[in-house]
Amino acid sequence: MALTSNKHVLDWVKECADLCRPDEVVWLDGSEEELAALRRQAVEEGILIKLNEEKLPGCYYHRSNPNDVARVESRTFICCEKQEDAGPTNNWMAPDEMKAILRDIYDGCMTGRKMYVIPYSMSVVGSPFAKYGFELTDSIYVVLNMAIMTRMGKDVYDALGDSPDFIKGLHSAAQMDPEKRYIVHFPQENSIFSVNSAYGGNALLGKKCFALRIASCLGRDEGWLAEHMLILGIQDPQGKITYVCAAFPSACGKTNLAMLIPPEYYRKKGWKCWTVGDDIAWLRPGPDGRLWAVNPENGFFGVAPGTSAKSNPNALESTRKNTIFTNVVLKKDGTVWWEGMDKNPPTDAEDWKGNPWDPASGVKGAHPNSRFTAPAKNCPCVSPEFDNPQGVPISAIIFGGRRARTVPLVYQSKSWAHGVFTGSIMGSEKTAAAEGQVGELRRDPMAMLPFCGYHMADYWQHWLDMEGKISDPPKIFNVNWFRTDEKGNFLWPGFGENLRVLEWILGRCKDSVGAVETPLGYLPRPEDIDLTGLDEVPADTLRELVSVDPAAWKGEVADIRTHYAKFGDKLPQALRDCLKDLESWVG
Ligand code: GTP
Ligand code: SPV
Ligand code: MN
Repeated sequence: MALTSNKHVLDWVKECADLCRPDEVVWLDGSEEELAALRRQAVEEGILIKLNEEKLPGCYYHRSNPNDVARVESRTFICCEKQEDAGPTNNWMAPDEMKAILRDIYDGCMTGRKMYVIPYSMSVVGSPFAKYGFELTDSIYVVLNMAIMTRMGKDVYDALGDSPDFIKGLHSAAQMDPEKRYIVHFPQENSIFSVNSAYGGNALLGKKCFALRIASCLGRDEGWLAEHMLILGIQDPQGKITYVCAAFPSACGKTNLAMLIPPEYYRKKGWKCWTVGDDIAWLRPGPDGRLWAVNPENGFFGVAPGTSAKSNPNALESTRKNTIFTNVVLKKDGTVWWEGMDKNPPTDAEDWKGNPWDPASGVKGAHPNSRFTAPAKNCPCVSPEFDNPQGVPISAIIFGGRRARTVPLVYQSKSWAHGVFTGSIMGSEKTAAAEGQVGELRRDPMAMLPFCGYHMADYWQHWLDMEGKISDPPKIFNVNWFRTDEKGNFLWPGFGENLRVLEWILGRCKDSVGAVETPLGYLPRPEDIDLTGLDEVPADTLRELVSVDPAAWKGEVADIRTHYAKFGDKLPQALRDCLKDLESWVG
């Protein structure tokens, strides 16, 4: 029975049901009984495997279709009226043309299945940031993931009332046909259509589709920002907590930085970090002239490989109960394993495809983009402000990517506009989080290349315009934890040690620490980064990490020029000017 009398919701659910023709429409209320019944059903149907209740209470294991293990950017579309508004970085098709294609694929696709209506809120229900959505899906896996990742439940029906102001999402796993896989956004109608995938960012529509692609359009129209950013609170020895946001491309360290544990030397002095978000931030100007951020999500859809008691104990601890593991190694005792968890791979386990796995075979047991879906509340360092409907005030915005060469450990932009430039030229070596060649360098402005729902140059202009709405803007920085030597070894130890860089960033925010000015921005002098207790980084290495070489930047600048050329006349003049400065530096 429908759980709402909202005519707009009822009409739209009927329209989708008429198209997909499910045997039944199930209106979900998000109650624990309802979810427990769905988990039981998923286990009966083989969608989930119940894990060891003693060791991993409330946890389940899932294998995706092997053809469906990451986001599919090549099949992701922004269907606004005019192609020009989607810009050169998005796939586009005319809305009517796309609708005709989708209609054929969705036609009767839920026959023999149920259609679940998921009411959900991105950010705390009733908060000034909150936006509501409904996802209609035939996948119980999607329902159970959305129950972790969003605020899902019947209070969304109440909060929405009779309003038409909600985001529509229609998802079907359909036949899992990769040739007919589409992730489509109609920003002018606030609607999302996803079909033939059941994986993460393709299918959990509250996440990348709504909270980034659609929300970026809403942010442009309403004067705020929807970003692919973590939110971290850093508590200093005086007890003051400073909040920063950081945008790194997929699988480039957001979850890790968001859950940072200070090195021993810092811990002893009284430093502590608090997680507000690990993937998405919505940022709005506050009445005090600062930028305030919330994490619109309620859980972590984190990369499993590399997560260990050493690299990220907080993430590992977050997955010890009520978590869904996807595409990791399944052990005989009903627990899980993945590459980089520890040095003891199980010898009698099944790999992510369900085959008996021999760790000596050289074949990976977990898919490189295997993930855990864990409730944020599980995280030992979840911020007390996590549910604050007003969000937290942001002092610094940090951009960064995976760069083996050229880009220094950290630098500070000279102004807001120069910071927008810094974000716009971000590059990163590709990871397994999306299809394509791992390791290949691509420009990923603000880590939003796959997630900006409109023309990237208009998005940069929107960023530039935001300065006028905030009298006390965050300072903007760029970091690179991924510099390597000729042998491919990381020059910087990363993870907890990144706090040493964050301390410099906080110092710059309150003008208490030095820097040298370069054409790229302000760089720390080696003595500005505290290396106490970190013997593994020799002075020479640090000097190399915090220096810039115009000769090395010459190639970089040429590549940025090519990157910018894609945007033609729409490229904001302020960014053109910043590039010109770099050009005259490298000669
Ligand atoms: P999405 O969820 O895909 O948006 O990614 P994310 O940015 O949250 O990525 P995550 O934190 O899960 O990082 C994934 C990979 O980056 C793992 O392989 C980590 O081991 C590696 N990583 C994270 N932080 C560091 C670091 O400081 N140094 C190095 N060398 N590797 C890191
Ligand atoms: C990413 O790829 O940036 C992710 C995972 O955070 S997904 O939700 O699949 O997009
Ligand atoms: Mn992400």
